[in-house]
Amino acid sequence: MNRRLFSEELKKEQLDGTDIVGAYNAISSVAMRCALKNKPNMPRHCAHYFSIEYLMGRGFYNNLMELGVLHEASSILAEKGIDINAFEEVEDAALGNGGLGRLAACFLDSAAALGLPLYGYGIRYKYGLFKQDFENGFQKELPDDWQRFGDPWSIRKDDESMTISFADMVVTAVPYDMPVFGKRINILRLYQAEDSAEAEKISEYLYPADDTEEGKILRLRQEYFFTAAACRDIVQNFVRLHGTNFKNLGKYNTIQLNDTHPVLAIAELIRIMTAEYAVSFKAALDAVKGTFAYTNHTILPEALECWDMGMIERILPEIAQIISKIDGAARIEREKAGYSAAEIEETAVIRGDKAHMANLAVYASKSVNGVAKLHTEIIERDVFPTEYKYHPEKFSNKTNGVTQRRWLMLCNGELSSLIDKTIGREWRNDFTGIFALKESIGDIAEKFIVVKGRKKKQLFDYIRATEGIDIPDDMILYAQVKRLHEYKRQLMTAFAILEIYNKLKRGELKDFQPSVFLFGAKSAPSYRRAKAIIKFINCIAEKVNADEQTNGLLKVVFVRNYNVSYAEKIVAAADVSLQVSTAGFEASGTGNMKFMMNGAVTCGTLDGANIEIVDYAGEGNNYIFGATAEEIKSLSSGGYSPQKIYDEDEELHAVVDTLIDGTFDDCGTGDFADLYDSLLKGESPDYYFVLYDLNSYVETLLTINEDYKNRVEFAKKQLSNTANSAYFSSDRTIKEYARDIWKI
Ligand code: 26W
Repeated sequence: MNRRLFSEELKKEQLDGTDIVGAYNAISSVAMRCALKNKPNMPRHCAHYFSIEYLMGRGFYNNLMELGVLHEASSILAEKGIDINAFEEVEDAALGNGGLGRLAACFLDSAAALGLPLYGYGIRYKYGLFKQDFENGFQKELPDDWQRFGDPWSIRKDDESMTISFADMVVTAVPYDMPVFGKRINILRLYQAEDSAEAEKISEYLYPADDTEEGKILRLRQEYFFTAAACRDIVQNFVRLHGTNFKNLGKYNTIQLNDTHPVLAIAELIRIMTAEYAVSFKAALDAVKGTFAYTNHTILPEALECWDMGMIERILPEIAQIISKIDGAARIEREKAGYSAAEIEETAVIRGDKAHMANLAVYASKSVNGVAKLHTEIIERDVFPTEYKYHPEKFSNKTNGVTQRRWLMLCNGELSSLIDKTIGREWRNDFTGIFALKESIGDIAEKFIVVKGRKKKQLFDYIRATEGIDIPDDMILYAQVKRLHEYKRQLMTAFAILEIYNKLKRGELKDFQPSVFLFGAKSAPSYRRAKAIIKFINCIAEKVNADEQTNGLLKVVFVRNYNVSYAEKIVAAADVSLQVSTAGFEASGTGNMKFMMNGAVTCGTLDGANIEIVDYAGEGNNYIFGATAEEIKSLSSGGYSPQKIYDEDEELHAVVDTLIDGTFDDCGTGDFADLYDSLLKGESPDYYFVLYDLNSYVETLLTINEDYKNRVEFAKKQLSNTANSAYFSSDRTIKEYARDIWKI
C-alpha cells in the first residue's frame, strides 16, 4: 500500500467534531481506498476456504498494522486530538463460536501474509455470537449487533449476487467482500440473504452451539445457502478462465472444507455440473473428488453432523437425490475394492434415513486431515479406521497454528519491541527467526519480567474499569479462557481452587505466592451443565474474593463476554496457561499457542497440541500432569470408579460436597445437584475424569507457585516458550496445506 498517499489522505480528513463512529468509518475508508488501488484478481490456480464461521475479532488495528500504517495513523490522529485507543469501543466481528472460527481467521491472515491465493467463503450474520453478561452469576445472552459502528472493511457487491433456490423459497445471496491484507490482498466473501423476511432469517444469527449439533432446519438452510453461492462463484470463475472441461477443476482449485458444516458443497457442485453443464454424474463425481479436502476438528460424537434425509428432501430434493446417488456409487466402488459388508456400512454416506456428513466428506475428498498429531492418530484409528485402512494416502496431519501478527505483534507491542532489541526485526517477516531469542534468555529475563508486569497491569486496570474487580498487580496470573465445555474441565480448575483455598484457610501453605485464577468462557445457551459450571465458578469467586483472610493471596475472576479482543489482553498478561482437557478430547487447542508465544508456561494434560508445545519448548519449561489419552481410553472401557476416589480422598470429598452441602446456592435450579450427580451417579459417572486428575492438578499448581518464587528462573521458562513458538505460527501450517493439499 502507498503509505505516503495514506498519510496525505488521512491528514486531509476533517475529523474534528465527528464522533467515534464517524472517525472510525472515515479512517477505515481512507485505508480501504488506498489499499484497494491495486487489488489482484483471482488467479488461475488458487485455494478456497469454506467455513460457516470466521471469528475475525476487531479489524481496525490489525488491518492498519498489516497495511504498515498503524503508527502513522496514531500520530496523525494524535495531531487531530484523537487517541487511537478510543477505537477500542469498536465491536468485534464475532462471526464464530471458538476454535474452528478463529482458526479460519488466522489461516486467511497467514495466506495473505505469505502471498498465497486463498479465498474465504462464509455467511455475513447480522448478529454474531451473543454478548454474555452475568445476572447473579448466571450467564445471560444478549444480541450482538456488531454492525452498529458500521462495517467499513467490507464492500457490498450487488452485481455479483446469486439466486439460491430451496424447494420452498428462493433467496438472493448478496456478497460482501472483506479484503485480507498481507503480501497479497485476498478476499473473504461473506453472503447475506435477502428478498424477504423469511429469507433474511437465513443469515440473521450464528448458531451459538460449539461442538453439539442442533439439527435445526434453519442451520441446514445456512449450510446450503453459502456453499451454493460459493460453488456458483467458483464455477463461473473456472469456466471464465479454463472453459467447461471440469476434469481440470481440481487441478486449478482446491476447496478446503472447515469441518462438515460446508459439506453440502460436494452435492451442490455435482448438481451444477450435471444440471447446468450436462456433465455425467460419474464425471462430476470424479471432478469433485479431485477438488475437495476435508479438515476434522473434533471427535465428540455429538458434534458429528448427521442430517435426516427427510429434512434434506423437504427443502433440497435435488441435493437429497444426489447424496443418494453418491451413497450408491460409494457402496459399489467399495464392494469392488473388497470392503466387507460391515466396512461398507461403517463408511456409508447414508445409513438408515441419516446422511453422515463426515463420511460424505471423507469419501468425496482427496485429503482428510486432523489438527494435531494426537488428534490425527485418533481419527485414523478410531473415527475413520476403515477409510484409513484402504486410503491411508488421503490422511495427513496439519497441526494448527495462530497468526503471530495479531497474537504477538499487535496484542503485545512491549514484548515485540523487547524481541526487536534483542534479535533485530527479521523475525517480523519470518517468524522462524524468533528461535534466535534462545541465546539471550538469561540476559533479558529481568526485562521480560518488567514487560509481563506491564501487560498484567494493563489487563488488571481494564478489568477494574469494566468488571469493577480489583486484582493486585503482583499476583501470578493463571488463565483458563475458552468455550465452556465439560471436556475442557473448567470444573476441575474450580475444584482445584477450592482445595487450595481450604489449604490456605487451614494455614497449610507457607509463603504462598499471591495468585489470581482468571476464567473467560461462553456456554452454548442450551448447554445446561456448562451454564451450571459458570454459576458454580462465580459462586466460588464471590466467596474467595470476599474472604479477608485469603483474598490478598487468592483471587478468582470470571470476566464477562470473553471474545477475541479480550483474549488479546489476557494472552499477553498471563503467567500460566491452563490447558487441562481430558486427554484425547481437545483436538488441538489454539489458545495454548497464543499463550506460548506471549511467554506463559503451559500447565496442562498431554492432549491435542499441548504435546507438541512441550516437545518444542521442553518438559522443564512447562508443567504436564494427568492421565494420558491411552490411560483414559483404557479406563473408559471399564474399571474407573470416581466413587472410590471420592470416598478415599478427604480434601477432594470436601470440595465436591460444596455442590450439595449448601456452601453455594444455585437459586433452586438444581444445577449443582445435577453437577454432583454427573460426577458420581449414572451409567458413566465422571465421564471426563475430573476426580481422577484433580490431585495431580493441585500438586502441579502448587509446584508452579513454588517455582515462581525464583522469578528469574521462572521467567526463563516463560521466555523459552516464546523462543520455541515458531512452529505454532499459522504461517507454518498454511505452508503445509499449500504444499501438500492445495499445491499452490
Ligand atoms: C454442529 C455444531 C458444531 C459447531 C462447531 C460442531 C463442531 C464445531 C467445531 C468443530 C468445534 C470447534 O471449534 N472445535 C475446535 O477446533 C479447533 C480448531 O481446529 C481446535 O483447536 C479445538 O481443539 C477444537 O475443539
